[in-house]
Amino acid sequence: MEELLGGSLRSLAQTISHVENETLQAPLLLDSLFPHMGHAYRVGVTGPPGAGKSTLVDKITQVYRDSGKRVGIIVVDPSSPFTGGALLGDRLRMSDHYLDEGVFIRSMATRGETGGLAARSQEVGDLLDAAGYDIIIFETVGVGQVELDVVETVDTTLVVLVPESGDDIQLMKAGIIEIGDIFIINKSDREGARQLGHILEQLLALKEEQVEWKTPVCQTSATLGTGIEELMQCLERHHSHLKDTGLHTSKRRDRARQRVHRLVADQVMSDFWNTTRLDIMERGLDTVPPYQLSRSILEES
Ligand SMILES: Nc1nc2c(ncn2[C@@H]2O[C@H](COP(=O)(O)OP(=O)(O)O)[C@@H](O)[C@H]2O)c(=O)[nH]1
Ligand SMILES: [Mg+2]
Repeated sequence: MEELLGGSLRSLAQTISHVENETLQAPLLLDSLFPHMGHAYRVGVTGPPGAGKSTLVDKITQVYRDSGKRVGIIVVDPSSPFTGGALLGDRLRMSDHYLDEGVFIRSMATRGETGGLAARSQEVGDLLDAAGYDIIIFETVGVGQVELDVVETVDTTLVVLVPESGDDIQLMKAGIIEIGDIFIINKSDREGARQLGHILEQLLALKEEQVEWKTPVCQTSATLGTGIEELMQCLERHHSHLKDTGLHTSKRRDRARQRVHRLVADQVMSDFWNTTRLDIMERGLDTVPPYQLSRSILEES
């Protein structure tokens, strides 16, 4: 633990493995590091595959590095069975940073189930936080349930779209409009970026909390490097907004509450379903009506 706090990458990687593999030590390690957590600014980057998320993350990372901040990047891909280091594509794209000690990149994938992926990513984020990374970026592919769960654990959510996303917007409207704190139309070097910007601004105007935080729409070209400065200003403004309004603290408390709820629920469920109760259920499935069956199971002690 001292090694991790002292900046040892080896120790950090080992601790992450404990969390990813859900070993018995993982909860102890996480709890003992708790006093050192809570300093990092957590940013989620989500959007359709190929929108340029990794390229943008690379640019954002560069800006933070230039100001001396250490950056942790967690790439969460629910559709991929690969885990461990960065995926090849991201590794190549972020190649400059790969040799940089101030940047830590980790890919996280499912291991057959998606259920715990968001929770594990959050815990890996906690470890990076304890290890002294100032900014933790979660890149997620798409806007499915896992992505939404990941996004719930960050301070600021960036939704990355491209000019062609116009058609998808109707479909994604409900989900993405709610989750985005800042919208980015990347690949604005291509046709249609302005139009999409207008459509988005109209949709965003209907959002409730617009009074306190007017959700900005940034136009970027990650490959050309345009619009990055404006994006960084938006990030800075949102970070200040969170702190000024106390949302920073209340969001964190909500997260902590949810997490404890889930941990208790998981434990209670796994304690409850012993072989006797499972037996009663299996024997009754064909003949006993469901309410009566569940009562018998609950009354079994
Ligand atoms: N024209 C253009 N291409 C871009 C831009 N940003 C990224 N790309 C390209 O889009 C492809 C997908 O980018 P990537 O960052 O991997 O997208 P991700 O799947 O969202 O992480 C790559 O070939 C990038 O070079 C941009 O602003 N303009
Ligand atoms: Mg990517």
